[in-house]
Amino acid sequence: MSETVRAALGLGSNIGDRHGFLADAIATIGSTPGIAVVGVSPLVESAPVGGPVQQDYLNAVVVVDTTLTPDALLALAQRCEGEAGRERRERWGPRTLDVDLLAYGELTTDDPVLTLPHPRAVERAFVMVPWAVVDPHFVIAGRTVSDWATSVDASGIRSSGLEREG
Ligand code: GSY
Repeated sequence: MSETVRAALGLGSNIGDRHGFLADAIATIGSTPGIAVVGVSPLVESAPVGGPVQQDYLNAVVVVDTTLTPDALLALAQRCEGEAGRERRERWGPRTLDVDLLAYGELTTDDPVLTLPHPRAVERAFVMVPWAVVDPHFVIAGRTVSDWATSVDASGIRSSGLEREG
């Protein structure tokens, strides 16, 4: 039997039906064999970090227990992005859906295709604040998610309702 590993996925959207894209991705992740969803964070809204002038993002973190490999989770993330019609035009540019594998247990890798833990996760309030709601005791880069969440500047993070956008 495969080992079960705790992992976290970061979801973001800033074009079109942001709530819908996030909800669809959460449903796809939750219906994937080999994945048990531990928790879905509240949705948060914030101004874009980096990149060109663009609309605000809606973000969420999904925590899972999984028997899938990191590569299989990456493939799942890319499938979710594809289903949302994601086009990769511009680095840091606007997107219908971004799904990042934030951490996979205690695994560390510097593979440029999949660096773990995600190299920028702990600096990002839009990742650490929602993550801390669902899995505060998970340890990343030597500190708990809860600890990281209190060390980032969360002043621009707003909670968001669950209504779908047109
Ligand atoms: O890294 C994910 C895409 N992204 C985001 C995001 O998801 N949320 C916010 N607030 N800013 C962002 N900048 C980029 S790029």
